Amino acid sequence: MRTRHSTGSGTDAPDSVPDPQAGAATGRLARGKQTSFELTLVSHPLCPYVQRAAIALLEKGIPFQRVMIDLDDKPDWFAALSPLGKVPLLRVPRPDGSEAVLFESNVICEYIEETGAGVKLHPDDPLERARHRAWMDFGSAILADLWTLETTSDAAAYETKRKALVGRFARVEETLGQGPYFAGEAFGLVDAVFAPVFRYFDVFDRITETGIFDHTPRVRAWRAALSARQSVRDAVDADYPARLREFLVRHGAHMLTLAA
Ligand SMILES: N[C@@H](CCC(=O)N[C@@H](CS)C(=O)NCC(=O)O)C(=O)O
Repeated sequence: MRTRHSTGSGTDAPDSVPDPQAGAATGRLARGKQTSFELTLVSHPLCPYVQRAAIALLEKGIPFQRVMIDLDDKPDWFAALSPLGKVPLLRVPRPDGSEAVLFESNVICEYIEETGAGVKLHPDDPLERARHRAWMDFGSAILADLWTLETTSDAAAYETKRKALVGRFARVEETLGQGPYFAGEAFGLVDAVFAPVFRYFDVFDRITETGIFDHTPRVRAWRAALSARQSVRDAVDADYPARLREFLVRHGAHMLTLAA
């Protein structure tokens, strides 16, 4: 499935976009097929790492197209392009007609920040910028805990991760200021990383009370501000909650047994 983004929405599938399979086969984008959507984000509908890249592109107003793949049945062209077999990938055409394939979401976000016009998503000060990068990594550590929380069918493993996440968000609470975003008024890459983390809880909260944000009022306010942000809303399709629920069912998630 392909989705194109001009500055945000749009779900029709253009037929004149670079064909990922052609690109994979030749290492070059097919001539005469390029449109203004030069960047391709190889994606999965639920992936939080994809979302952070999509949010960064949307914030910058950079046009891109999205190609969804089935991670349970990875296409050959994807396996050929992705060194780690993971999404996201960002396919970037070079002026000479060849293309570069970027992997690792934080690297992709940094590339978008360095090359894209529009608002700055990192602070100018090197020390602050380094601190922001560290918190982006912290967001990835939270995602690793969340993976177990959502997929385990074991009550003890669920509780261990739930407690770990309480501890993680206590650290986040300590570092947040007055908001509304991580660094105050300006939305940045740390926000792009945490918005997909919070999105999980919009679904989890309908199933059970995790209690993870009970003692973190600043995190709760940050979560609310991020969920209202247009780029965050546009980073997934409308069927995201239903898909995530289906994913939990497929994994026999312990969380579902806690449903009120
Ligand atoms: N460190 C990677 C993590 C990406 C990742 O774990 N992607 C998952 C989907 S959310 C994936 O592609 N999994 C497929 C697999 O591992 O086979 C990044 O930041 O881009």
